[in-house]
Amino acid sequence: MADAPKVGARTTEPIIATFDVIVVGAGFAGLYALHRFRGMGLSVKVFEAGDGIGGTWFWNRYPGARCDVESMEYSYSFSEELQQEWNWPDRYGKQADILRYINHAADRFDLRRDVQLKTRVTSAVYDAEANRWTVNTDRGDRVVAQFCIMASGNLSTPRIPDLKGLEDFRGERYHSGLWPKDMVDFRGKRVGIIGTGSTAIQIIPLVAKQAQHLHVFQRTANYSLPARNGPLSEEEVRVHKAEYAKRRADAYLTPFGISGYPPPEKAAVEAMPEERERHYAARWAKGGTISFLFAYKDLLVNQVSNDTAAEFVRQRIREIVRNPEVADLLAPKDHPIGTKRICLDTGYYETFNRDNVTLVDVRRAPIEEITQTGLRTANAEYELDAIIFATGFDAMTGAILEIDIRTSVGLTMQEKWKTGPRTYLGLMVAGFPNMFIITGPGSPSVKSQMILSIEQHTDWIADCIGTLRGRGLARVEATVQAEDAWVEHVKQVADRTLYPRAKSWYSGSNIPGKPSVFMPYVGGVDRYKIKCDEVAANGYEGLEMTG
Ligand code: NA7
Repeated sequence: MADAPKVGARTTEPIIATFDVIVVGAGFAGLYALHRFRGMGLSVKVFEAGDGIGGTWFWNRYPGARCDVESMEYSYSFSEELQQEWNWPDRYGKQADILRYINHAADRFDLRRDVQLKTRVTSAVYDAEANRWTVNTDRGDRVVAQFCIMASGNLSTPRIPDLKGLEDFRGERYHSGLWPKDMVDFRGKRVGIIGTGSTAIQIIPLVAKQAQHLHVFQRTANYSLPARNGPLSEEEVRVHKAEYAKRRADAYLTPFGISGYPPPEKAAVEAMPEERERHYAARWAKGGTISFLFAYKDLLVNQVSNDTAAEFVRQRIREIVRNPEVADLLAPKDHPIGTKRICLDTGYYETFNRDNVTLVDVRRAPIEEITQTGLRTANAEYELDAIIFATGFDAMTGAILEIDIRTSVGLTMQEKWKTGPRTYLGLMVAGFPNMFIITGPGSPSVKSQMILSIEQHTDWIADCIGTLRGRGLARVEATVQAEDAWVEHVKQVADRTLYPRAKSWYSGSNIPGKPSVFMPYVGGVDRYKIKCDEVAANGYEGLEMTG
């Protein structure tokens, strides 16, 4: 927003160049894809909208931005040297450290020379006769390639609600996902933050310490667990590094793709109330979301069990927050715990005990308008010097549909996904040959350790392209039958869980008019990887390879 990097400001003469592979996006996915495909001897060109690499970790530089997966896990595994030489300072990596790591990896593997920054891909058109993708950018580039890889991210299309008067506001305005590079100073300012998702929950405690006053405009309360973040000890790092190879392999055998958390064997309904309380309390004390979700095996499939975990968290909120009305408002009641991403915080609930923080219920009295000097809800007006929109993203499909993707036979991605995304394994879309999506809808993606899923997808794509070429063929496409069956399977798996009971960005509910379809595959990374491996072992069943 205020100082957000501008892209596409300069238009150059069209450059027509040909590559084997074009990659859209230079975050963790795009950079690994570049490395992997280059290693196969393919020529690769990466386009990145930002003026730096890093994707999510380039854009989301808001105060408190941190990963909610532990740093020793949330990192590349493809290079033993890289994982041995890199040292993560904290249990949970902060944005600046993760961005430093990405830049280090880019330098170490000499990736920058094939990445074109400040360039947003505007269209990708498949020519069926030539079997080539032509990609156009906002800087006038026009490049051609046999394969097009969408590494454009799941949470990379920031969204500001279409509120009346938005442009009239005379104060500072920020979106968490387009945060300025220079530090924003909120000292002495009256700040309003809209949203109480994972992002806001990270921002609020820090901005509250700076601002003269912070108004938190909450529509839906979310469950948040303590991160218990802190520096990693040398011993922890040494032990983890000694076991890295095994831990990485073990991660693929788990539902979330994260090692170190043995899946539970007992159901919450089988445990006595006191035992459950002890169990949850131990996990609350340890911090982190996975261990909490793994307290019992039925938390995400049985409402009665889920209620026990949800009530445990509501009780903690009531203990921490001194004002009972505020505590009640902060205690989520409208969705089962874990069906929206559980937030991870440092001092979130405690922040509402501060005199300079006010929680405003915009469910009861919605925001009606942004004014020149603040905002107005249905029952009050608030004077603000700055507004932070922590209002989320057009998740999972936004970045893909933003690009005009079409084929010479007249199929468009917009049309194809009109009623929700359709993919085979979250990797390919029938009708769009030689285009692959890294961690697309229909794959574990946001319900997994993203970097592990990125590597798994990229390796699978690389093997698929290698096989295609090995067979002397040039074109690979998902069949409609395979895609239909997979879309149905993804839905059935979700329907066996409590996930569909929440209105969340997992199902597009945060975007007015977006089709309501539960998008991630929640059968687990373990099962998903077996399926992908089987597909490959059976000669890429569900895909058609032609000359
Ligand atoms: P989220 O989780 O989509 O949260 C967005 C928040 O913004 C959420 O509390 C919304 O309330 C709120 N919101 C959105 N529009 C409005 C309006 N018009 N009025 C009031 N409140 C509004 O995005 P995050 O950035 O926090 O997290 C996204 C993911 O990034 C996260 O899950 C991690 O994986 C990383 P609502 O719930 O819609 O009532």
